Amino acid sequence: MPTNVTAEYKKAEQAFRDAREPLERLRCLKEMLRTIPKHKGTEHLQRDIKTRIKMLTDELAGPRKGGARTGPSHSVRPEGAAQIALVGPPNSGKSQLHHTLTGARSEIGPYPFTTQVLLPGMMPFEDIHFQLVDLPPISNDYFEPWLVNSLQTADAAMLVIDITNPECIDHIEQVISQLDQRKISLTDQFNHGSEQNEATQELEFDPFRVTLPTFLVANKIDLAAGAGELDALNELVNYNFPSYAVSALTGTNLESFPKMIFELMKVVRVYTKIPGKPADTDKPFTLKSGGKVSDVARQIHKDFESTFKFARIWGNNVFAGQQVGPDHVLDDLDILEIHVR
Ligand SMILES: Nc1nc2c(ncn2[C@@H]2O[C@H](COP(=O)(O)OP(=O)(O)OP(=O)(O)O)[C@@H](O)[C@H]2O)c(=O)[nH]1
Ligand SMILES: [Mg+2]
Repeated sequence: MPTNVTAEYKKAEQAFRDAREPLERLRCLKEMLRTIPKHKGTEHLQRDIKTRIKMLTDELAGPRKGGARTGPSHSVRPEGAAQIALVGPPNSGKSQLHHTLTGARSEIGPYPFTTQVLLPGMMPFEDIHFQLVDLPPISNDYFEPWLVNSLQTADAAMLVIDITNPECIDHIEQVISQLDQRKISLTDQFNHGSEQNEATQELEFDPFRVTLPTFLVANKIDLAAGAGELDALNELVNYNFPSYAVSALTGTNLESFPKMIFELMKVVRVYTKIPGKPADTDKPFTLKSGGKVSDVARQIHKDFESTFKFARIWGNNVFAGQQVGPDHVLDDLDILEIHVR
């Protein structure tokens, strides 16, 4: 990012990075274009912003009759505690894994390139869900251009490989490199802490680069010769992805899978209550680790700043009914009572 951009532009850029809804993202992009200083140093970025505006406008317009773009949508509205995209080489078992974990009916085939559309599904864990998105395969000679759009809203990626395929290490490299060329980085860092995010923000020069914490899923373990195969593979890969050997077909090692994801994603569940009433234990709000009282308040009421008075909180790390302000950081299973004006 050029250093001489205005505070106004930086604010628009931050809003874009925080936005999840396509319409909101489009609005933010237009604001970025409006506020970016128009000179030689920003020409490249201006062009990038315009391309993104075009991409998103087309996406939002939906299928067009007689036009090139027909068929299903290529982005999916995030739901649940986190959106996790399934990426990987052809035929590795992404759709089978998606089906086993979510019950959704993706087409599964004994040949490559079975999946050609995006399919969301919900994977339950205790009282919350994770949204898993099944996607077409990625390789050096095959990449659906719209996949880039689909990955913009993801919180993490699951890189699914076939452990019995002798070329699986090469497949991992291909997926990582193909995505990287399109400004999507797979990382082994799962730090959601705000300090960490601010640190990377300073270093990151490209507002359009998406960084996805990634799980490596070594699939088809039912066919693998020995248990050591994943260790051998990890020795050879330049990353330190949290890795799991599973069988999407037989379910081996999948019982603990949702819990593992919950822990790595550091999801915080917060239950709300109305003064004088018991807590609503049906459906928690979910936040990322480091989430504050204000993040819940905002989910309840968009303009909470003008109505928020204080909150009371019950949980493991507070006194029962302790009074807290909007910046109080919440813990998993906290119960929150928001008092408004
Ligand atoms: N033995 C065994 N076979 C599996 C497993 N998972 C998937 N398969 C088989 O592998 C083949 C490919 O599975 P899919 O789920 O369609 O693979 P995919 O990665 O979605 O493939 P594309 O959509 O082409 O990218 C199918 O024949 C599945 O039945 C597994 O854990 N064990
Ligand atoms: Mg598939």
